[in-house]
This record gives sequence, structure tokens and C-alpha cells, in this order.
Amino acid sequence: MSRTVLDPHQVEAHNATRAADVRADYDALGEQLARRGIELDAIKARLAGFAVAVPSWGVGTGGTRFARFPGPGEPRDVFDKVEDCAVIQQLVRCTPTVSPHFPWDRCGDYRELREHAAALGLGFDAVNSNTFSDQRGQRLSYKFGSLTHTDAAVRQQAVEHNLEVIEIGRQLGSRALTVWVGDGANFPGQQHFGRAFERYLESARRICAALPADWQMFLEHKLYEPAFYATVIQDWGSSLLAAQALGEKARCLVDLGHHAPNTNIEMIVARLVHAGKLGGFHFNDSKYGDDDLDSGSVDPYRLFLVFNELVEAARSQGPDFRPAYMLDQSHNVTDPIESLMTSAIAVQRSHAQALLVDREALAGWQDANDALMATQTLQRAFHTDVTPLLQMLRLERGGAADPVGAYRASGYRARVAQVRPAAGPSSGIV
Ligand code: PSV
Ligand code: MN
Repeated sequence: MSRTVLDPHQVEAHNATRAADVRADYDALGEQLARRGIELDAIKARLAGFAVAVPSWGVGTGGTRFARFPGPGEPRDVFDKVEDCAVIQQLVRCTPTVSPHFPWDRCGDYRELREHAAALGLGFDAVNSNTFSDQRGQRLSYKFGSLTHTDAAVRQQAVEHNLEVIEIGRQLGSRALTVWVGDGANFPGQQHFGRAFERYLESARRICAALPADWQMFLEHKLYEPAFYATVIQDWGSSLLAAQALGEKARCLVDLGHHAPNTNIEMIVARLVHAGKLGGFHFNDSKYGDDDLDSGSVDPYRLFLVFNELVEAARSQGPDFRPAYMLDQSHNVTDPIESLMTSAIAVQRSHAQALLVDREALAGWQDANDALMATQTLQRAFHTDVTPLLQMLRLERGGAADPVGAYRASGYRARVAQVRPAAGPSSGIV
């Protein structure tokens, strides 16, 4: 039995006043779905296998290039971050893993960190390397790139950092390395597109070769920032080319924020599935660019459409189809724990709605070229309020009927604010 951060009796008391309503709503939803030929308990059983990882960097307050406004009780180190993640998991019960970032999450003893997490019922998901910023005392600068730098010594340093992160990940029980590089150019002509890509492949090959047998390497693309004119791995095309060149262990990771506005991300998902190269996701939402807003807060229909492709893929690909689901958001104006809980539930909700799509009917409408009925088939699933299903799943697992309500009632933030010193105002993106 793992230790819980919040008093379980408090969560039980919170649930006790809501359980009867949840049951009644669940039964009503079950009746509604039964009329559509859907068995709610079977959907619940499928949804039970769903999990999304919490990014360690997400539990700290984020910021923009202009400012960062710290919140109270921010985690001091990776141990505090894991504790915050445990609060999230205790209340939502679909976030059993943490995705750490290095060197941000460096610590003296990774065995101790792993045990600390395990004692709280948490494991570790993909480890992330950082060669997009210089660290104190770093020998060579990444100002002009890392894995693709023109200087072999800088590339070597960046490769070695990734190897170190793999080693840390091994100690933490992780099974994947996510690599995002900011390498690129700010001016036309600054960089030779072909040679930079070749250098990326050469470096990435060395990283891939160092992966343990059961590991994967996720290549994360992003169209701009910090390189504003061109980014070496800027789109899913470059990512797929690289993943294909690198072989079996390399897969593409889709961060929803890393595309131009209006890009059809769900179609990218379908293409990567087709190529057998979809590795995982960083979920977030956006209005203009890489806004890192809370998942499902701006365009929940897009999130649903992504899951529609994923449910379809799970059907066609079988049990081996298991992309890594992670959140990657920046919380500038909210309590990060509240945002992450809400986002995890938003992603879970999209999955649940996608499970309700009548796929046989959809295929029929598609074959008959009945555009209206095809799209209505999707809308019908999307417009189904699956809240009672998500609540019931949480109640059955000891989570909270209303995670934000239970969290606020627990007084956790005020409590940790007393022991975690307040950070001063600062700038920088997290
Ligand atoms: C880059 O924008 C990114 O999406 C990558 O996943 C980074 O590792 C993360 O954000 C943290 O800055
Ligand atoms: Mn990301």
C-alpha cells in the first residue's frame, strides 16, 4: 500500500456527500448509452487502462519570455515535484507516472528518488534531455545548436548529455527518452538545411545506439521557437524521415502545440500510425502558437478528434499500439496542480468520448459518401457528457468525485507554502 500525501479520510468525506449523485448520474448515462447499443461498464473497463504522465516541470509555475509570476509553495526540487504529482494522482487516479527533465531534475541519489516516488505510488515515464539551454558551468554553449551544431565538440557534449539522461532514466525505471532540440536558424542562409539534418541524424544515431533494448527514443518536432526562421526538426515530415532513418527504436512524438494554427493534427496522427512511427504525445492546448495552455481548454473537439484516430488505431493495430501520453503545459495564472488535474481529466474525457463513436456506422457513412451523417456520428459521441463515467472510475479507485474541490478543501497549497520558500519574480519559459 502506498503512502498518500493528502489525508484519505478527507477524500472519503468529500466523496461521501457526492457518491449517491454520481451513482444516479452514472446509471442514467448507462441507460442512455444502452439505447445506443453501448454498454457503459464495458467502456469503463476500457478506460481503466488509460493513463497520462505528468511533466515534472508542469508542477512549477510557468512563465513567458516577459515574466514569471511565482505562486505560493512552489516545489523546491524534484522530490517536492514528485510529491505534488502524487497529490494529482491521489485525486484523479489516471496519472501514475512522472516525466522528468534533466538537468532540471538532477539529484544526488536516483535510487532514493525512485523509492520516494514508488512509496507514493508513482513511477517514471519518458526522461527528457535539455540541450536547448546552457547550464551553469557548461563547457560549450548551445547558442548555435546542440545535436546539429557545426562544431563536432558541441555535438559530442550534447550526445553525452543524452547518454547521461538515459543512464538516469535506467535507474528510475523509465523506458523512453524524449529529445526535443531548439536547433535551427533565425536568418535565411544562416544554416545549410541538408547538412544540419545530416548532423542531427549522426548525433541521434549515437543516442539511439546507447538505448537499452526495451527503450524507445521519441523525436519531438516543433515548427519554431527559439529558432524563428527554421528549425531542424520542424514538422512531422522531418520527424518521420529522421525516425525512419534511425530505425526501430525511434518514434515521433506529437506535441499538440508545435504546429501552425489550424494544422490538421489528427491527420498527422493517422499518418504516423500508418507509418508505424507514432511514439507519443505532449498534450496541451493553444490559440496562436506554442501557447502551452491547459489541455482541452480552448479546442476540446480537436482533442477528441485526435483520440478518435487513436481509438481507431488501437482497433487496427492491436495490443502493441501503446503510445506514450504526457501533458506538457505551462501554468502561468493557475495553481499548477489544479491545471494538471483538470487537464488529465480533459484528456481522459476525450478518450472516453472517442470510445463512444459508432465505428461501424461511421465506416458505412464514409463508404456511402454521406458527409453529414459521418460527421454527426462523431458529434454524437463528442456531445455525450461522460462526466459520471469519469467520476465513477475515480470513486472506484479511491480518487475524488471533484478533484479540484477536494484539493482546495485539503489546504495542501497553504500547507506546503509554509515550508517551501517563496521564489522572487523572474523571467523565462518553463
Ligand atoms: C518545447 O517547447 C517543449 O515542448 C519540449 O517538450 C520541452 O522539453 C518542453 O517543452 C519543456 O520546455
Ligand atoms: Mn513538448
